[in-house]
Amino acid sequence: MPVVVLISGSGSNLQALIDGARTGLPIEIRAVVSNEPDAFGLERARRAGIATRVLNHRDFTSREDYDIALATLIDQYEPGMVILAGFMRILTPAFVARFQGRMFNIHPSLLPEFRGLHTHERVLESGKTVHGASVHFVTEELDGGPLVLQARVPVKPGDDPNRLAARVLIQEHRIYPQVVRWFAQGRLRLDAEGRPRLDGQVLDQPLQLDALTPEQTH
Ligand code: NHR
Ligand code: GAR
Repeated sequence: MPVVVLISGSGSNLQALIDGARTGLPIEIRAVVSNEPDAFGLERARRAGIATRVLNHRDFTSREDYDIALATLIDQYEPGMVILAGFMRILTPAFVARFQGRMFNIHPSLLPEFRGLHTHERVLESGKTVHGASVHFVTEELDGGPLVLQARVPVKPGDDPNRLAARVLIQEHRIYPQVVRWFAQGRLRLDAEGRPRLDGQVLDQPLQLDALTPEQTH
């Protein structure tokens, strides 16, 4: 399946997809698009021989104009899936509508807890001892789209945001390729009621990585 990956930063989730595509994940990364000209993920893409495009939001006067340009750029690659991998710009309803049902995001918390930014800091302040990451379909509602897969990580004594983020990222690199695989295989979809289904079964709750069956892990 052809895909386009949107990034803003380091691109370690992108790297997990690049590595996956080399080892049987059934996707072709047609382009990596960044809103940040200096994102290290662009370098990762170049090293892998993947087309890169920069669309700097600072060059646009409105979010609507930016998102029209972004959608036009993405459409050039005719992707079956649009993958937000550390993309830091909120997307307009018109943009989301265009790619609804085939656009995913990975978020560094156990959604619906801790939507928005600075999740690791906020989890530490909360005193919670369990944290994690979530992959969801993107809808208009920020970090509120249907959840597909989560992984949990412990919060440990002495953690700071960086240490905790590193522990979460290890799990992100496991759950994102798994969800991308399901979608590329045609096993995961949003149904007419907007509910996520895997192998025909409605996911009332997000799946948990450590509770997947051997068939689901294929
Ligand atoms: N857009 C829609 N419509 N729905 C979602 O679920 C989205 C989305 C765009 C991005 C990723 C999300 C995350 O996983 C995401 C999900 C950016 C912000 C934000 O506040 C919030 C959540 C997410 C991404 N961005 C600021 C803005 O004004 C800019 C922050 C910055 O540049 O550092 O766009 O966390
Ligand atoms: C990841 O932790 C991702 O979940 C998070 O940013 C990091 C990107 O890392 N995403 C967001 O916060 C989206 N607003 P990466 O660039 O190394 O993949």
